Amino acid sequence: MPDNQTLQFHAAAASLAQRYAARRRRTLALTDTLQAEDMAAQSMPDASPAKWHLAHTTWFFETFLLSASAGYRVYDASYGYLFNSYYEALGPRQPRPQRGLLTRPALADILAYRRHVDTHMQALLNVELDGDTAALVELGLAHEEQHQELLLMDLLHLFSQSPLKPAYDTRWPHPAPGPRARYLARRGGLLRQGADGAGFAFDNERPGHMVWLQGYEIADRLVSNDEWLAFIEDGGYRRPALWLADGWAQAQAEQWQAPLYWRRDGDGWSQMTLAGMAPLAPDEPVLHVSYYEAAAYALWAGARLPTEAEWEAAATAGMLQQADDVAWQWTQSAYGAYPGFRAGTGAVGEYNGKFMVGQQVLRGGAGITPPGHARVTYRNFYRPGQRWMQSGVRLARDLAAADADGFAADVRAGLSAPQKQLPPKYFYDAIGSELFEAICLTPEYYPTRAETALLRQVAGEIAASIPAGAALVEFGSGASDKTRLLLDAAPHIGAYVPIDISEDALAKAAGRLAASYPALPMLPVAGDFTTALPLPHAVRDLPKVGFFPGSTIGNFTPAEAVRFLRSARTLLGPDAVFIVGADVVKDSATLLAAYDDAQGVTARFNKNLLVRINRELHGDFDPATFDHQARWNAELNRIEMHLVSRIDQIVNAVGHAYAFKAGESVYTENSHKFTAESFGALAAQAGWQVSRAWTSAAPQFAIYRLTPQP
Ligand code: SAH
Ligand code: AVI
Repeated sequence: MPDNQTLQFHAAAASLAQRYAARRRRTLALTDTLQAEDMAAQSMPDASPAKWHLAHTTWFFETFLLSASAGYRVYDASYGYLFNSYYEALGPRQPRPQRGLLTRPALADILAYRRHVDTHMQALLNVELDGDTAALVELGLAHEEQHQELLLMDLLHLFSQSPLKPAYDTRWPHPAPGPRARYLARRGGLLRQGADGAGFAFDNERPGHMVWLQGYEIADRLVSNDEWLAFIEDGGYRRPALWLADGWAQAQAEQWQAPLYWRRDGDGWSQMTLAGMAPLAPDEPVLHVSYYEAAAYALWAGARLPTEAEWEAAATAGMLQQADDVAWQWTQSAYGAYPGFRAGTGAVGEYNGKFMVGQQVLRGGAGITPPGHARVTYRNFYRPGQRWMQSGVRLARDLAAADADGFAADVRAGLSAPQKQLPPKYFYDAIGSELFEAICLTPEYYPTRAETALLRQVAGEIAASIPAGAALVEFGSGASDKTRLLLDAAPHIGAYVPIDISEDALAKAAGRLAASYPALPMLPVAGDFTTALPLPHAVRDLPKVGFFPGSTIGNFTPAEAVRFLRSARTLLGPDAVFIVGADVVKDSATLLAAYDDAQGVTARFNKNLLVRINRELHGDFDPATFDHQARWNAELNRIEMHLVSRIDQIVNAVGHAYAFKAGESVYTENSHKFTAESFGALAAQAGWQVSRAWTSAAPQFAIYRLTPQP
């Protein structure tokens, strides 16, 4: 009976032998769709004939493993010259640009060579291997996979040169289309980069070492074809200011006007792919661009390429989509040795180290990369002008540039303040808008029901003051449910302009309303109504009725409310009518219940802000460690909503770390309540007068009709 150790050893050896056989079979299978003629041609100096790849990978195992084993006789002494790629220590070789001249040995001879070497390799793999030999076999397997990818790159280039544009395989998949990229922020700091540990990695990925990163933003997806088209249409290939000098020189010399495989096709573009020529799909990622083009694009887009350390940190954190299954991604890092790198001794030491100058690192993996080949530490590298590898573009930005951007900047500033706070307008992503609608259905949240009932009563009166053909401009329209009461009472309204920061809520509401009011021109505006949003051109000359229901005005501070009311007066014009709903001061029990409902919907709405920060700004909030809290401030007549940390903790978001003490809160919303006097005073400060006011039965809610002060 073999002991346990022997059993394990046989299992491991068998598995290496099986992996060897599978790897070698896959290489051959990749040539199934090819004719012998396809496999002999070389389309450019960088590419090799398929036949050469089959022979060279075989030569690799023969040279580095079999030649050293006792009793092995080299298959054919001339093959060392023919199929050595670049190993100086192993002697002279066929010049790379002339590999296409090797019509002999014939394909059949090379297939026989593969079988011969495979037989001997299986014998070698079936006896005990020392660690160095096993490592060389692993290198040979990884090398075989690299050539599987090269084979496909080289075939695509070859077929792209053919006037017939043959398909390598008509079933070859296109990369999946998807949404546009968004930037995700990541904090800076000291991080470990590169490969540690025992699993296979190339020498150039080692050793693991510490790097310092500034906070940065990185795109979650790759640049798409339609984004690249915009670059072309904006003169991207004609503006030297966007280009590195060497890149501009090469682009001129080679007359680049688009990615390598794009062809003009009437008014549009087609693209050569492994599945043949295909119309360019706008929402697929751009492929086959050089580093020079990628860098020019990034500059044009107000961004830059990520460094390889930034890429690796983001990939390790799970921030990247299309990380390793679409295209290798250019980084702005020059390919060089990691601190502590030493090339191996002997010929195999030439594998990676001697190329460490004049090339750029690409990270990730491509659609043509064998599954499981790449790793998060994997460093691919090419010269900056090369384009035939399946390369794509992922953008990055310095966090300082990202600061100018609304949400990130507001979160950074808000969480850095002594009383941490976040603006309530960020509640309303798609989920937040749905949660708000759910709040309106809770038994405790009376404002929606009270205002709707009141509006139903007074809509006729309001309608009477709306001029014929007027445009109804609604601020924070949300689901646009209350709007229907006005539209029904005032069929003479000429156009509807819903304004909302929540694109999802706006799109859904506009769709539903269009179905109910097919004759009404609908002109939705997605945006922040506290900024100077222009109204659609079509309504500029119409009389305007403003509509601001829901007591959303109560979510402003008084100063913000005055500023908003002033700008609304300008926007709506001198003859405007402005209908504003505002909640009324009442007993604190009713108020507190409305903002802390028993089902916890308001708590979910509040905590969704943290979920949104996690998703969009790469935060790591654990919403379960925060409690929703509503407080009534009797002095200032407002409900204050907070998220209170249950524990001492450090949370990361937007590239920064924020410390919370247990009991410390983020202040997320004010909801001011008004009396007729306090509301009138607010309106007056902004140049409006209350020309009519209606108040509902308890729990009270008020609707005001404002007109410009004379
Ligand atoms: N008017 C509806 C919805 C009120 S909820 C009602 O009365 O029921 C508040 C709405 O205002 C949400 O749809 C939210 O997305 C929108 N909103 C909040 N702040 C905004 C801002 N600064 N700019 C534009 N819309 C905003
Ligand atoms: C939109 N706004 C008027 C609501 C309010 O009542 O202040 C938002 C809300 N917050 C908690 N519940 C509802």
